[in-house]
Formats: sequence, C-alpha cells, structure tokens
Amino acid sequence: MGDFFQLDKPIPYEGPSSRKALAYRWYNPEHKVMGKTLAEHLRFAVCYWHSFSWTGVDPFGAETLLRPWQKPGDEMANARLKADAAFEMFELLGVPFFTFHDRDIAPEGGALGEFEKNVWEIAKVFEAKMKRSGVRLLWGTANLFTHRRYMAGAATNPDPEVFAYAAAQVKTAMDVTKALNGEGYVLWGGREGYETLLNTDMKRELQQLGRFLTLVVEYKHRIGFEGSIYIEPKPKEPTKHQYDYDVASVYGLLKAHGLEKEIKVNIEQNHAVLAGHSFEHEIALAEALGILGSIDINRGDYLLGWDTDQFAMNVPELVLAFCQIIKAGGFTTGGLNFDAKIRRQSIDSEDLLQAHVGSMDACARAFLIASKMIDDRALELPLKSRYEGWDSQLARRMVQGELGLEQIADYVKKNRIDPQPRSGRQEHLESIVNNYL
Ligand code: XUL
Ligand code: CO
Repeated sequence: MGDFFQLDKPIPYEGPSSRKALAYRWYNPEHKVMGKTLAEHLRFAVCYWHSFSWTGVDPFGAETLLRPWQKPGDEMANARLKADAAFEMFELLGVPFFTFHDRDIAPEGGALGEFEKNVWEIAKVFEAKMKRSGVRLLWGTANLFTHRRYMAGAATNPDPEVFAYAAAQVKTAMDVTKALNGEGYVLWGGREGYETLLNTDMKRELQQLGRFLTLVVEYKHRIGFEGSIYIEPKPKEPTKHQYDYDVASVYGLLKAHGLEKEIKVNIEQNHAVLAGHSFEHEIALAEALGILGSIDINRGDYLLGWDTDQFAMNVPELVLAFCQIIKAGGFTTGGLNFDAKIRRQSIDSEDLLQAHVGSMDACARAFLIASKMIDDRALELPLKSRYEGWDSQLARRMVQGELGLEQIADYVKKNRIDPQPRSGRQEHLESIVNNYL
C-alpha cells in the first residue's frame, strides 16, 4: 500500500484464535453491540505527534527512531513524506480518525506567516488524502509549549505579546480544523501553570486564561465551527502547578468564566493517574458535571511520576473505564485518541502497527466485557439497592429543599431515627467484575 510499512493490505480481523502478529483478535469494526458497530462506539484516532514526530529522544539519549522524513533536507518535502507514511498507517490499521498539532505536520519556518503557509499547504495534502481514504479528523490543536517563546506559558505568559502570538496560532489551527471538518478542537495548557510564586501573579494569570478560552469560544461561534472545544486536564509536567490540574479544577475554571456549557474535557489516562485519580474517576466526574467530551487513551506507569504515554494494554483497568463511558452514553464528537508512544527501543516500523493493533484489541475486548456487564445490570442492581433509601418521602423532601435543618432535626427525633450501617460489599463487587474478565 505504501513505502514505509511495506504491507500490501490492511490488517485483518481474524478473531481470538489468530496467531498472526498483525491481526485483530477482538476489534472487529463491523461487530454490532448495543445498536452500533464497534467502529462507531470506539471511534479510534491515531495521533500524529507520538507516532510520526517523536524520534525516541529522552533526557539521556538521542534519537533511536530513524524515520526517513527526519533526515536533513527540504523540510516541506519531509512533511509531505511524513503525511504519506501517516496515511499509509491510518489505512493499514483501518482507523476512522487522526489528530494533530500544527507543529507536528509542518515546519515552523521563520515568522508566523510562514508557519501558517506551511500548515495550510499540508492541510491541502491532508484534504486530498482524507477524501481518497475516508479517514477523518477527530480534532486538531496548536502546539503552544515547545518553542522557547512559550517557556513561561502561552495564555498565562507575563508578556502580552506571547498571548497574542498564541491567539494567532490558535486561530489558524481552528481554521484548518474547520476546513478539514474536524469533529473537535483541543486546548491542552502545555505550560499554563507556574514554577514558583516568587515570579508569578496567579490571579492575573487565571484571568488571562479565562480571557483566552473565551476568545476561542467566541471565534468558534463566529466561524460556525460545529465541533466541540475540549480542555485536556493534566496536573503537572511540564509546569509544577498546572491551572488545568484535573477534571474538577477545569470545571471550576470553566464555571468561573461562564464556559461550562461551551467547553468539555478530553481526559487522558496517564494525566488522571498523575493527578492521583483513577481514569474511571475522571470519566465519571466529567459525566456527573456534564463536561465529558473525548478520551486520550494511553497508560501511565504507576512506578514513575511522569507522563510515560504507553499504549493502553491493561484490559481489567480498561473495563472499569468503559463501564463509565457506556453509562455516560458513549461518544458524540469525541473518540479514543491514541496519545501513546512506542518505547524508544521499539525501533521497527512494524512496532508502530503492533502497538496500535494491540491497544485497539485491548480496548475492543474491554468494551465488549463492559457492555455485557451493563447489559446484565451486573453492577447497576447492587448500586441501585445501595441508594434505595433515597426513594423515601423524607429523602425526597430533603433533596427538594422542602425541609430546613430544624425540620430535619425534628423529624429525626420524632421518628426516633437510628440509621443502621450496611455493608459496602466491595470485595463482592470486585469479584463480580472478575467473573466477566
Ligand atoms: C501532553 C498531551 C498532549 C495533548 C495535546 O501530555 O497529552 O499531547 O494531548 O496537546
Ligand atoms: Co493527551
């Protein structure tokens, strides 16, 4: 199909008994469950940055992934070569979507105008490839964290010219996302935070961030972009204190600026873990607050305190996350974006395919298990019974605000209320989950 992966046809679904390295065992895109195909439920996307821009560098070592488009030479020719390899992979995997940052796809060149020209040129290349292949854009974004001008943040920079530069970059990235019919636009506050209060006016920076988000939402409506805007929470790395720490703090930020109906969250597993939460906690909280949007599917290492961005392969953990996603009604504009990178020793082009196939299978398998549990109401019934007391008249009157503290106190005394503790049955519930694995 192309030059980089040297495979002549897309990776097939062969079922659980297949012994082939490059075959799907669980991800059958056509398989229908709960009224939709797996492809429609899972909405997989491949990200451009880890898969095609990352070279395998770490703080101690140089490039290990020697890609042909990273050789010195004509940078735009390299960007086109990279796009060829990217679409070759999207089609081999059979993923419906991809995602990108402006900087992943085109060289920055000199001034902003040159960068914009380069981005649009590659966007045109994408347009033709998307038309031919049917691959769509899940979301676009702007990289507001790599260049040294952003070392003290973008929207929250002490220098208003950096704020302006970031705004200009986001405008183009949104225009390109709209032109490519993207289903969403992500804002990850790469350096929207601080290192020390000795040099930081936090109150001012939070106001700047609110203004920036408002500008984005206003622009979205002005240009008629129908996709969703997402913020991607992350607690630390790069900065020590990130303003978009987790779902709860993003919600607070949105509420403070009246944007909670305009912006949703793109939740990433590794970021949830870094924030001291489970992945399913962040999903359930976003759903409870009405801001669940999309997922960056990956896996953090519990022994390391940084963003390892590994491919999600842990089925039992994924089952708990999918239970929450299904309960929330699944995705609309969102999906599962592989914000995941192969390990730096995985140097063969086949490793890139293998990583995605393995993780798509893990997600499909977990989704099928979760959907069966939900279908059987395996956890729903015990949960319902745990809260059944809230159907009582007293409960209803308390919740609806009919009773004040003094009336509630009278009621307790008059009716000699003496609550009896009930078991939380955690081990029983954990065993139920295990029975489905
Ligand atoms: C960084 C991260 C980003 C966002 C997009 O940790 O997750 O790649 O997903 O900017
Ligand atoms: Co991410």
